[in-house]
Amino acid sequence: MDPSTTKQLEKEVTEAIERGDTAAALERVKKCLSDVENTPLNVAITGESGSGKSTFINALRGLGDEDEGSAQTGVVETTMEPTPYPHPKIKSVTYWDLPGTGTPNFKASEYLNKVQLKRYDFFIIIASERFKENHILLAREIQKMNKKFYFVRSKIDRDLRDSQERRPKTFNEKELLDKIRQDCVNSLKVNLNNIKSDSVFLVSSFQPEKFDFSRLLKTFEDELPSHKRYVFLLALPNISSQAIQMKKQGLESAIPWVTAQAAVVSIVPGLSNLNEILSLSYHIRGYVECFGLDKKSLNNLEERSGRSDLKHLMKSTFVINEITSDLLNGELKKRTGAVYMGVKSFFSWVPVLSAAVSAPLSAGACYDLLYYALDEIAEDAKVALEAAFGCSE
Ligand SMILES: Nc1nc2c(ncn2[C@@H]2O[C@H](COP(=O)(O)OP(=O)(O)O)[C@@H](O)[C@H]2O)c(=O)[nH]1
Ligand SMILES: [Mg+2]
Repeated sequence: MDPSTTKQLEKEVTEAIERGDTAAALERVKKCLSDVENTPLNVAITGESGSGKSTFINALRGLGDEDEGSAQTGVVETTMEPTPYPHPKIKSVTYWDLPGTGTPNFKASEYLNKVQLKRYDFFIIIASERFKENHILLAREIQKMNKKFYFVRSKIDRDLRDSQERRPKTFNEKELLDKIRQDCVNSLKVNLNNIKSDSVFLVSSFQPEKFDFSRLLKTFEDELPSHKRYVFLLALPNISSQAIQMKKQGLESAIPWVTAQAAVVSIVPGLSNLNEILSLSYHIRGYVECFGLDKKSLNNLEERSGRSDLKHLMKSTFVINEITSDLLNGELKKRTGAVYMGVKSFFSWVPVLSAAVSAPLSAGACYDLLYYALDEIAEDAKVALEAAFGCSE
């Protein structure tokens, strides 16, 4: 969460409480969280037709080729317009499938003008063989506009398979990957500054749990401005335990804000049902969906991985059971009196709120419940991934 947003919030909530308008204070905290959840993130995917753009977008969205809402793959591109693919769960995150760059007389600046360069937070330039002049021209134009771009070398599984078939005796996976990486870097280095060996990401959209897919996601996270990071983390595909961990940390970063609402609720006269007011079920159900552990997603995962027992491996009560008010009220009661010291410092600027943190139906209970639920659900996500694909690292 942005420090300037926190400061502004602090000011407005303090003023509302001093006026005695606790309802306004509550609305303000609520709006702050919803603003963060609705921050738009637009990612452009560009490259030649057939390079694997649409398949990559599906992998980023956690979708297989046959899933509902997936981008059509293996088809000749007919549109010259960018096609938006919203993330299936995080609606403010959109991946844009840009028209192919492989046309003769390609002019990078015209192309970027046409696709509205300004709209995108960053660019992914994909090639399934070597990077060519058009890719470099494009990167340079993007650089001029002070935007970031990333080079993705796609279909790595195919290179490995082909090489293994042709040279079964001398095949060495690591050597081949190093060679492909070096070839890519060499073809880019001549015309672009600052290209290092880790500037190129080798991916297979069919096996996103392998190669550089996770490192690519981690790099996006590191390089995104902080106010965009939250939605990006929520939108991560659950492809590795690292991605699950990143997503968990993203979700965790919002818990103090939900807890902040709880602290305000506890000083608003006449409000008592924390669970309903804060829609804790909405948040916890959100965790379950975000990690792909809702019934529909688990069914899909079972189908894709050919394992029919994934549901039985789940341990969290929030994954196994329907998340009802009764379940949550029971969980909150168990935590009566829990104190979250973090909220005290988070809210040190409003003494009355700091005191409310240890009220009977407290923000502490709310914090404890959310933290515990998130932890359990993320653990189940790792178990499901490991069981489905056998490689969670
Ligand atoms: N083996 C392999 N094939 C891929 C991969 N990504 C895409 N393809 C295939 O390459 C072809 C073109 O992919 P598509 O995503 O439609 O490319 P686009 O024209 O750039 O959108 C399709 O037949 C895909 O199945 C990959 O990571 N591995
Ligand atoms: Mg396509």
